[in-house]
Amino acid sequence: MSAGMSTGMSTGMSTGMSTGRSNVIRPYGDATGDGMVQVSFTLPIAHDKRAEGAAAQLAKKMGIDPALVVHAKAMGPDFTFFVVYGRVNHLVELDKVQVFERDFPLLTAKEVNTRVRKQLRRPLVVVGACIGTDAHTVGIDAILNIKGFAGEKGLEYYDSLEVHNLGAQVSVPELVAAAGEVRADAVLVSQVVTQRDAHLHNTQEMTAAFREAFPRDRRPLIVVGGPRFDESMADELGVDRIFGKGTTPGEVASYLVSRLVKEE
Ligand code: B12
Repeated sequence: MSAGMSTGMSTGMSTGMSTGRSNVIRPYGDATGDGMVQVSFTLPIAHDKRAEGAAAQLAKKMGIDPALVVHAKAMGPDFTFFVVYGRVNHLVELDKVQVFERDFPLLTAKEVNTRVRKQLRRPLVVVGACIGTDAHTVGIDAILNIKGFAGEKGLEYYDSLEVHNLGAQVSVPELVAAAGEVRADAVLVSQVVTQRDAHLHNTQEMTAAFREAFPRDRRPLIVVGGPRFDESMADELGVDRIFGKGTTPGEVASYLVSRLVKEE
């Protein structure tokens, strides 16, 4: 189990646990602890010797020394992509690592269905979509579609959940209207494109619209997900929860039950 990971319940941000082994580590390249790392980046400059020198200079300023430009490839006439391999002297202090941990218990599909049927006594209604111009539906489909993800069935598989998957490029007004129409208990939104912070702006616009359209006690639970979200930003974005890369449907179903269905 890696530092900070947990199989049970815990709350929010936490720091890594001591394992009894060294709490200080360095990157591994050719030999343990040699500090070697590999980074890649693109510079707005045509590919020639000077460009490679520019890449080495940037890497040194980033603390990579010695810095070897091991790969350089022209990306059109005016850009070059680089891979740099070299040594950093920084240490990783495992006891100071901060991670965002799951703060609800993981339930099986059967447990989810039983809890919803017994306590809610009606289907729990979920509306999902990709909003804005984002057409990356694979992530939200992984959570919602019956075929699921990582060996787990999606939310459509759960008898106790009523799933409305609106698909790609749904506008915020459309999403708000759909959530009202089906009396959604939870709205699940996916944002994959992060260019110019589109995922953050779109999410903030969406949460503002929900706050305006619904009284506080009738507003659906708002969940966003995508591979490049910082899971600790929920308050800043006005959402109830953020799920990042590798999320499984079971985690989402368990979260919904923990927030929307009373304990027995
Ligand atoms: C497939 C793909 C496409 C397909 C999308 C098809 C489809 N129907 O989804 C197509 C070809 C259409 C496409 C188009 C574009 N793409 Co594209 N695409 C990808 C690619 C290769 C894979 C994404 C994917 O499917 N991942 C698999 C899923 C399962 O993972 P996931 O999305 O992370 O979802 C998981 C979690 O994040 C989480 N999750 C996600 N959403 C949600 C929501 C909730 C509520 C919850 C709880 C959890 C959750 O759960 C999921 C399961 O664990 C990525 C690169 C990559 N390797 O990631 C680029 C990538 C996302 N695309 C990119 C770009 C730039 C584009 C285009 C702009 C390209 C162009 N110039 O036209 C267009 C934009 C189209 C648009 N309008 O959105 C960039 C985004 C860069 C950035 N900084 O934003 C990427 C990263 C590629 C890159 N390295 O440049 N793309």
